[in-house]
Amino acid sequence: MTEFPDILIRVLRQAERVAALTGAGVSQESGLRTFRDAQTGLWAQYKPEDLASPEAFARDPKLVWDWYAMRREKVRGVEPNAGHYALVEMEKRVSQFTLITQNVDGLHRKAGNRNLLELHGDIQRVRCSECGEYAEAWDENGDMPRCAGCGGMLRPDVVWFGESLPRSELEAAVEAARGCQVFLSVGTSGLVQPAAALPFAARNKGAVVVEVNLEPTPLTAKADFFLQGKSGEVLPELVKMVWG
Ligand code: BV8
Ligand code: ZN
Repeated sequence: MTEFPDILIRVLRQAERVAALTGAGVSQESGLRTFRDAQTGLWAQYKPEDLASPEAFARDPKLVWDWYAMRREKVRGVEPNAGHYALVEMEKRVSQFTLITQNVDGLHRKAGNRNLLELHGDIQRVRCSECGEYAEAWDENGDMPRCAGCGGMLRPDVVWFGESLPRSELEAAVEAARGCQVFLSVGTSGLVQPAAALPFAARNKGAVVVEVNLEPTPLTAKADFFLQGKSGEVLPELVKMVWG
């Protein structure tokens, strides 16, 4: 059982505006590998950053397509965990709760969060790399799946390194970070920009910053509270202690 400082319980109980940023750590307990975890099998020889980029797609589109096809299969087979559901409960209890996620696995939406900002897209959505049209179905008969409309190569609807984040989601996330009274950063190594800047933006506007992670990150030294542990354990306990 994690011990929570009384002040943290009180601050959260009184808060009307809370924002939370999540990373791959929140989905780890659903059985999905985090970005930092070493890749295995066929993919062991690649670093994610070397596959999640327009350059990689230009160089070897089929390799990148197959990597995402494998990850989509994995995502299809997993369920949200207690950490996801604790964030759904938090949205019910706080009058203005904004969930900002870097994850592309769609598990927060599957768990039931409504006010959700997916900064890096959704791996289960596929779009044409030429005309941008979304594709619901495609034939994976070995070579590169193509757009029914224009014949362009299909790609996952995620934000690759070097690509801009969706403007409206990012603007809404910055607004939520700057306007909140409490900012939670959960299960993220805080290395990827511009998402990693959000907790600092909240702190600069006087928010109380709470970090939940297995280990310290570049944010930890600046956080008001560092709750070390698994998000799937810490978050449900925190929600129970604050809101009963
Ligand atoms: C942009 C979708 C610019 C794809 C992702 C130098 C060269 C090139 C670029 C840059 C550079 N320096 C900075 C940049 C910018 C770059 C960047 O930040 N690079 C980093 C690597 C240095 N950022 C970008 O390129 C962004 N775009 O800046 O555009 C621009 C500007 C104007 C005009 C045009 C362009 C785009 C970034 C988005 C990249 N796409 N995902 C895909 O998924 O395939 S990011 C990807 O990595 C994930 O989505 C995720 O966001 C990120 C990994 O981070 P985490 O989620 O934190 O996961 P990680 O594994 O790192 O950590 C897990 C954490 O959980 C750990 O701390 C662990 O301790 C903890 N944990 C584990 N288990 C648990 C747990 N905690 C609690 N409980 C547990 N059970
Ligand atoms: Zn097209």
